[in-house]
Amino acid sequence: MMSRTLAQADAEVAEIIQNELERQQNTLMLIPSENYASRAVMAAAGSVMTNKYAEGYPGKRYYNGCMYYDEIENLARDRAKSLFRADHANVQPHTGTSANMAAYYGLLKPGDRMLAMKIEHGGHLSHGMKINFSGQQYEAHFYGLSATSDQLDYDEIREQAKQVKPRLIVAGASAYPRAIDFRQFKEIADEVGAYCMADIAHIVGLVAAGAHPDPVPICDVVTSTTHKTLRGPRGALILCKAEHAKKIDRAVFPGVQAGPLMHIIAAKAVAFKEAQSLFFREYQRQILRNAQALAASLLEEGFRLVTGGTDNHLMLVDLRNKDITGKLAADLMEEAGMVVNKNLIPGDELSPDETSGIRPGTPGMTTRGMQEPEMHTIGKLITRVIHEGRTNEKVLAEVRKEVQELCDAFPIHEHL
Ligand code: DSN
Repeated sequence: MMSRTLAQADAEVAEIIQNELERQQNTLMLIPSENYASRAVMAAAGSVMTNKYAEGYPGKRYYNGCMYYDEIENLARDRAKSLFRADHANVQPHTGTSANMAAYYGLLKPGDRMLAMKIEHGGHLSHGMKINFSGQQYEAHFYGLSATSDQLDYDEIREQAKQVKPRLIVAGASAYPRAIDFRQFKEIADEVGAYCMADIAHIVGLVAAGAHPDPVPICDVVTSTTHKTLRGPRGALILCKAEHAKKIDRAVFPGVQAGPLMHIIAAKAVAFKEAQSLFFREYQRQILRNAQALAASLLEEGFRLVTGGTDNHLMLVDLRNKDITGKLAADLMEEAGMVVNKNLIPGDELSPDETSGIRPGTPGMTTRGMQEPEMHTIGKLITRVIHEGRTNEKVLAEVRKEVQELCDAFPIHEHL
């Protein structure tokens, strides 16, 4: 029984996974927080390392038999430290939100004030929303984007920080298309006696490759996911200054997590090695060039982009002048084979279920090898779907065909 293949042991699950493989191969994935992990990353994530409890840290485990788990976690930590030039790395957090939870838990007391970006301006659930632990455990206050530029206004944030007097300021976003000036955030935090935490879940690959300002030498703590622009397994990590290392490690274990996912830590180690290559640096630069090309293609078609463009891997398309909701646009695009997510935009009057925007990004298409000409084509395909897809099913079918041609020309997961 133990040696049967998945297909032999469980045909139902095997079929669903096969269908998902084909969905990934035959659609254009434009969600900026997703990517295609390499064969090596997936091999480590699907390895025998899933079989062991390793509560604790290398050299101090609560279970016997952890020699290879110590080796793999040390390797992952060392690679993360070297990749990001960080004093300390904790590679155990299961997700971006659990990394944030541990960072807050390590630095704050319940009821402490924190200051972070509003979710409707691009922040994140775990940055103090009332429906999330972070908004219930801590007194969260929010800064937004400037009403005139839709960008971060550091003078406004400074004024707000002086009034709120937070214990911690979060610099970071899940839907902000512009570069973040971490130095300004740190200066503001220092002025009001707050910790400065950067959440670089989205831009982490760009940061690793030197293609976005780097918070690691500046901020007290930096949290990140590992599966977005970094292209590793689904998971997270925390980087911090040496002075916070003990507090952060204790906060992750035993504070908010018990047994680490050692197979995922093995896969993170692989991803950190991949991210050190010249090829990865060039990949990140191509993500940026592709985002510029996609943005230009959409602007040519009269789409309004929040902030007018992008400095990173994503853009926020304001659909209000196209008389279509984000939900309908994303649903029509999916029918045509392009997968994107609906997203709130600053000043949105619609609910998070409907939204007035979509948030396309280029990490996935860049992994497939696409470049500026393909981004231009994708911009035109998006335009056709949004302009004509509601009333003309033939258009959706025609776009679907062109999408398939792109997928065939830029295959993914060919080894599977
Ligand atoms: N799911 C992440 C994103 O798409 O940005 C946020 O949790």
